[in-house]
Amino acid sequence: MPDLDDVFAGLDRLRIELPSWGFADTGTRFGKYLQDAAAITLEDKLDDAAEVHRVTGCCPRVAVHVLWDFEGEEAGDATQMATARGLRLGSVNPNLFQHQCYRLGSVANEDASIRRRAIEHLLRSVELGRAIGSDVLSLWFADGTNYPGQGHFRRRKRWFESALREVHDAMPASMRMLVEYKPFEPAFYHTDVADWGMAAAFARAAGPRAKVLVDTGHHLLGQNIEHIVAFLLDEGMLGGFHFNDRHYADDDLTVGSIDPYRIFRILFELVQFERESDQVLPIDYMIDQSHNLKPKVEAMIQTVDTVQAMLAKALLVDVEALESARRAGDVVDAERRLADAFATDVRPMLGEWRRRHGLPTDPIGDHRASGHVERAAATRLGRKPSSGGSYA
Ligand code: AFD
Ligand code: MN
Ligand code: MN
Repeated sequence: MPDLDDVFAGLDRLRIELPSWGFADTGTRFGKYLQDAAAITLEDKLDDAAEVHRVTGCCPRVAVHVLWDFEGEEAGDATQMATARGLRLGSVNPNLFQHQCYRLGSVANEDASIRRRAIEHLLRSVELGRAIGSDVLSLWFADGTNYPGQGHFRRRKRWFESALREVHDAMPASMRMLVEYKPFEPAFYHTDVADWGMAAAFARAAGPRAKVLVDTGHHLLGQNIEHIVAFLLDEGMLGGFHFNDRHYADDDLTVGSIDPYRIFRILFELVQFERESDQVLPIDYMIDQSHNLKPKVEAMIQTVDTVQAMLAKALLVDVEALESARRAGDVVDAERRLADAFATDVRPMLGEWRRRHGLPTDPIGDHRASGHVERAAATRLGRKPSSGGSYA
């Protein structure tokens, strides 16, 4: 029967990478709801990330977006800015989805010059990663089509394979490539990297340091994500996660806000795998969210708190009893082993873990009392083209 030490050891090992873009004003395709305290510069984003790390103790790394966080794809003093705040820069996220030239695709564009331009951006992103000491190149492509006949599926697949192989071979030996899949949006008829199988095939074709990134919001209704995760784990192809939740599609809602039991079951696959195999895979736990309605920093703290809580629950599954129920064919008891662990109120344990680490037992309350948001609004509002107006 797992005990408190198992939970504390798991929480000690957990590191969750924060997305720089999660602290800035973003919006829907219908418009933006601006927040006075939303970050503008990379320095602002690192200040907010440092606040999340201060109250949670497990978020020392920040994922960066090449075109949103750097001037002209140059590293500048980003590394020093992160170090000065007790942070490190994490995964590098190229951007092949907003320049007008990519309207009909990036690496899968029919125009060879645009395909080349996209690959050059990926190669410069590798160099940027090298310059900032990042060991992860995280790739999401919006490439796809909106109508039947618009694209040649197999030709596009081969363009992807050769682009990813070229970029993989340009990475330093310490760097891993994560290939993220998404069934649709912005393309609405087909997306070239639409599911886990395609992402795994592209990663295998690219090279041995390419793996699959599972964004928990990127699955069609009814898909069994924990089964996908277990399969990729067993294939040695799971590279990392983008945590968020979805009710309908890629909604980037707070992880666990719609289906916490799903996140628990996903994390239990990781827990089971690590218990059964002596290898600890380099799997990146990353958040991918950018909320409009919730205050940015609070939403990030809430996400981290949820992942910690779901992991604590997953670590409480009595695996011996589960295995004997499985062997006995006792379906009800096997299910109950998971359901009982999920039903455990782990807040007291999380509070004790936080106390032992000198962390606030109520991270959001501590953040609210810190005055961080008020200070951020005061220094950022004057730099914004327009304010969001304080939300009462
Ligand atoms: C969007 C995409 C994808 C990507 C993220 C950051 O759907 O999840 O990882 O932007 O670039 O959410
Ligand atoms: Mn994502
Ligand atoms: Mn997404």
